Amino acid sequence: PEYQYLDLLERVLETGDERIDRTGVGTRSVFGSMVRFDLSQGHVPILTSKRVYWKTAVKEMLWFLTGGTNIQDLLKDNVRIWTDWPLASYRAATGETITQTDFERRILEDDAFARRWGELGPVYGKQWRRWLGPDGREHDQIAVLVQLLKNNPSSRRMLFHGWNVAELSDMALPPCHMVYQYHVTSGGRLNCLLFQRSVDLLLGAPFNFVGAATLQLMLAQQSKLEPGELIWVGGDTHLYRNHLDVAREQIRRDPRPFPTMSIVRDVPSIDDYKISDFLVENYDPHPAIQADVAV
Ligand code: THF
Repeated sequence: PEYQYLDLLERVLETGDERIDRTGVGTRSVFGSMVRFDLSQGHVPILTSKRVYWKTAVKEMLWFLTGGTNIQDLLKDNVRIWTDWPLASYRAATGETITQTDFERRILEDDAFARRWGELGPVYGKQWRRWLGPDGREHDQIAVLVQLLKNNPSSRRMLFHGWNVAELSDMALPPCHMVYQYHVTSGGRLNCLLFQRSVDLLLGAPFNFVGAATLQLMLAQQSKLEPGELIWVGGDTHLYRNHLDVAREQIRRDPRPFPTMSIVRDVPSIDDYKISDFLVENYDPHPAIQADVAV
């Protein structure tokens, strides 16, 4: 199960450096961390020491794959985890004290409003599917990756990257989960190494594990490989100060075996997955843990 994750929570709690961060909330942080998950037996890292809303994380990953960068698409899918950033810009720009619910309703009902205020800039989806080259040509990193996995699986260049230096200043947030590299063993197993430069260990990392694992299952199906290991590497790995108590509570819980995830349909291309294609079984988590996200 998730002992490596719980050990990491404990390490950050016990040894983390106390510092003030961009959000002003303050964090306890260690630099450099790694967690390895074995996906070869069908298990996926959906944490059990608290309930993780895995469908939200899968929908977020599917949204990245569409190339989308506007929260209207997410809200149509009932995913609210990205609303805080556009909402903060809207409030800062207009001085209006609109509630999150009203803001989300306007984004959903008014396309012009959504185009003006729901846009996150050239974040993940844009860079993954339409990285803009200096000659004006767009590069679909995901399509290239799928081709490499199928045709040249011994390649050491099977990766995609979100950190487009020239466009960072136009992004609502620069990418946290930044570069995904893939590796195929001689036995036909697909491994993934994800480097994440900044890690909200309590709220973000559990979602990022699910997103990366789901993508690995999709890529494995597309390239007729079996899932192998997911190796997750964190840079600045932190707990926000207002998460310390719930982190302590989570560590005291006994983790259970990971659930399994399968894709129930032979999906023709990486662009055709839907949330209903993913089946999770034997998920028996401890209760959810309420925590506020730092914006
Ligand atoms: N900023 C910060 N401070 N933390 C992050 O995890 C984070 N992200 C994305 C961008 N900026 C970030 C946003 N992802 C939740 C989960 C993921 C998020 C943002 C928020 C969250 O609140 N999860 C709750 C509720 C889930 C739900 O309502 O469905 C949870 O209990 O898991 C990391 O990529």
